[in-house]
Amino acid sequence: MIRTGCPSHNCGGRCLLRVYLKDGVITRIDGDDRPDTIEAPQLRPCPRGRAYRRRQYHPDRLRYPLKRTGRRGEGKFERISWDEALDLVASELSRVKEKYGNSALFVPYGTGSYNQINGRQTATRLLHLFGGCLGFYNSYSWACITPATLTVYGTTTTGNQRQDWLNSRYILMWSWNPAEMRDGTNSDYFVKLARERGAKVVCLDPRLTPSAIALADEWIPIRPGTDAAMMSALAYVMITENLYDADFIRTHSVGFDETQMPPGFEAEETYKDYILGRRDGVPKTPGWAENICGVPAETIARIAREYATTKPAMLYLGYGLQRRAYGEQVVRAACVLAALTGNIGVHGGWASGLGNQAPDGGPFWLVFPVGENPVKASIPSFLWTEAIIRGREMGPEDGVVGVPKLDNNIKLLYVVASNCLINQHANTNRTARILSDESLVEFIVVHEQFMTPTARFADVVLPACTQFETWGLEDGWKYGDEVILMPKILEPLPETKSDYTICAEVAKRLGFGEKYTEGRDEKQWLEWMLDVYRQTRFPDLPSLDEWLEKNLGVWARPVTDPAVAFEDFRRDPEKYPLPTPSGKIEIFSARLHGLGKPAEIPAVPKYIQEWESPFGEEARKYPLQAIGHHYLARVHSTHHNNDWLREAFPQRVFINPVDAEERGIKTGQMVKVFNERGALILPCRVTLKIRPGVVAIPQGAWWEPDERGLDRGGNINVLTSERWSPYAFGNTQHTIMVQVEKYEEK
Ligand SMILES: Nc1nc2c(c(=O)[nH]1)N[C@H]1C(S)=C(S)[C@@H](COP(=O)(O)OP(=O)(O)OC[C@H]3O[C@@H](n4cnc5c(=O)[nH]c(N)nc54)[C@H](O)[C@@H]3O)O[C@H]1N2
Ligand SMILES: Nc1nc2c(c(=O)[nH]1)N[C@H]1C(S)=C(S)[C@@H](COP(=O)(O)OP(=O)(O)OC[C@H]3O[C@@H](n4cnc5c(=O)[nH]c(N)nc54)[C@H](O)[C@@H]3O)O[C@H]1N2
Ligand code: SF4
Ligand SMILES: [Mo]
Repeated sequence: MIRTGCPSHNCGGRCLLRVYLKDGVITRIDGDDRPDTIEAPQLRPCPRGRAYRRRQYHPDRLRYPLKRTGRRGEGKFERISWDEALDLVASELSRVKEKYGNSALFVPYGTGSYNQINGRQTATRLLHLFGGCLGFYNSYSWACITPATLTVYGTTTTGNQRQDWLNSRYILMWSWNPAEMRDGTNSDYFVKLARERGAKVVCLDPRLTPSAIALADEWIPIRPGTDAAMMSALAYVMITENLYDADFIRTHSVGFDETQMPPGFEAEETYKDYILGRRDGVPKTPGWAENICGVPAETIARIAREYATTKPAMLYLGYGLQRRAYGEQVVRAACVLAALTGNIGVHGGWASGLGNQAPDGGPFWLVFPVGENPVKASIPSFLWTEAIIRGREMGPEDGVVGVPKLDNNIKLLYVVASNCLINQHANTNRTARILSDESLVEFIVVHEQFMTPTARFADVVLPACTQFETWGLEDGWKYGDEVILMPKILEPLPETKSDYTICAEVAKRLGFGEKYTEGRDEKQWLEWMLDVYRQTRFPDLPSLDEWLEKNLGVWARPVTDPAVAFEDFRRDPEKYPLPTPSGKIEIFSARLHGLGKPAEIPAVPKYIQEWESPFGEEARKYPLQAIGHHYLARVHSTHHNNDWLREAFPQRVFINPVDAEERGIKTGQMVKVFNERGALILPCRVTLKIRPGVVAIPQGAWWEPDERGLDRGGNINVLTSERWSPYAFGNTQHTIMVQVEKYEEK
């Protein structure tokens, strides 16, 4: 039996597995068996970790390098040798660099491996040493919540350590589903403990999620995309009933009312003006909000009173509500509520926002050195298809930073541990059209373990080994004080290599092999990184030898005195100002005001109707909102082909009986879900666990277009839009309208 980290895909968790081996073959996988305490809880795996054998020994694992023979995307390949493959990759890198320059090279977003020594960072290091590549910033995960949180607090380290949740009396789980969507291993467990200690838990989600069922006292099925309206009405009740913490607001924030506007902005609309409707003539009453978000006015008023008077309280944001059209607004609106209720900087409270763990943002950073990028240009992570078709036209209005304008279109994609090229990016049919055009991107190399929809679009596919077949190291996801070792426990499948080894081989062919490896293999890098952790964060970290000898798996630092974010600032805001322009919580942002786009980027948080909405013209043709939630069965698209998980959690569209009946649809029948961007055919599940007017198709299923272009795999991105949010340039993949109808095979 060997203790190791669960292969570190981007699942939101970090867990310990006990792997049982017989004659070099995994016979069983079990969970953490270390002592379990609140200070250092066990890292208990989910069904995906437990079912990993089916992925590890899947017959479809890629076994040798492949070169495309048909049209790009057609899926025709021939087997080639490693030498030929690596020579080809190196020569294409050199050719494209020679012809266009380094800024035409790009390593797209991809989160398949968080093993420090594998995944996309190995390619980033390669291209940085090769003279650089177009960079990106921001993520598909937290595109709006990260920059929006920064506008309010100047930092994303806004979260108390989770042991402190036990001090909370009231928890609003807003679009947050930690019992299914892992958000740090054990987050659901800490909510459960808080509830056992008397906290009331309310879940606001259009779906009756596993979290609502397992953890909540009340479920509020809110209409998607309208949370900022309900939040505004909560503020209305708190203000008009004098339930808010006026002292805290006065001393710790700017922009709440006319008494505290930043200099030069005294005449601008304050937050209170907006809530009371002083300028737009629309008071944001519970009645007003009811018509938008579909939550009864009396429920809104009650939640406002509960949240304002039950102390301390937490309004915890998930990320589903910000992967949307105006995702920036809802995040800022929630931050303001945390301030209004005075829950910032106190035990059991919560400064709503991204919530990286206090005191220092937690672990969760990259130790493997990718080095400086000599190319200074960087784009928002979501806008890479734009940079393929019109890079040279892109400047600050498209979120380009580092240079006034891009000097290239993207011409070469180096893809590692990513299914974002096709499956996970928005508007799959559009992306497929762009990538099929070989005059746009001239070369695509993909490191993969399976022939994913993305790998199908590669010119060369290089077979990567799995996590069990190489060395690795990982730490927490937003939370946790653990370092997890992932020793090599299996021999790689013949002819597969780690991402690190592949990149090192390419570097050698490009003439800087030594510089790339610094003489280290994976295991030696791991020792090097343990040293870094030891010097910067965990002085007591054991040596690699001790770790292996004792079969430790994980090293944890118990949290006995949980940190509270903004404690100092709360005590003395003058001495410990926030890193915002005013040093205070910015309810009104002078910087956002300066962008001069008040309709889409207002200086105080507002509800704005989404561009695809049940209230718009588009609803006539496509009356249903569709959500692609993060599914228990998969890590995005990873585990799509895991038969155990698929049997337990089949891919279906979830629809309310009201909407199903109207369409004559019954559970198990095939339906067509479509809009102007595409159509998919999949079975449906009629259920009361979703509010009427909304359907859900779990994101991540592999795209499988039939000969007519209808997707048979159930990939919601066939329906999603490439349009980005106005301030963060973020993905808005949850904001879509669709129609559903019964489907019969012709
Ligand atoms: N099992 C599993 N866990 C995961 C992942 C996974 O693939 N599988 N992926 C991980 C990663 S990388 C990330 S970034 C996170 C993502 O975490 P999230 O972005 O939080 O996950 P989602 O499922 O998209 O959304 C959370 C909930 O929000 C609801 N929702 C959607 N739109 C709205 C809305 O407008 N208003 C409200 N109130 N609710 C809404 C959805 O129904 C869903 O239940 O999950 C992580 N955890
Ligand atoms: N509609 C919709 N789309 C979404 C989302 C949504 O909520 N709705 N969520 C978005 C979010 S938050 C995210 S983070 C992205 C995630 O999108 P991706 O980052 O593309 O994640 P995966 O789909 O898991 O794809 C990772 C790939 O890496 C491969 N892989 C695993 N381990 C290794 C390894 O060690 N080496 C190599 N070379 N390959 C490996 C896996 O086989 C898999 O194909 O999806 C985004 N897309
Ligand atoms: S939550 Fe993530 S790390 Fe934990 S067992 Fe599941 S897949 Fe593995
Ligand atoms: Mo994500």
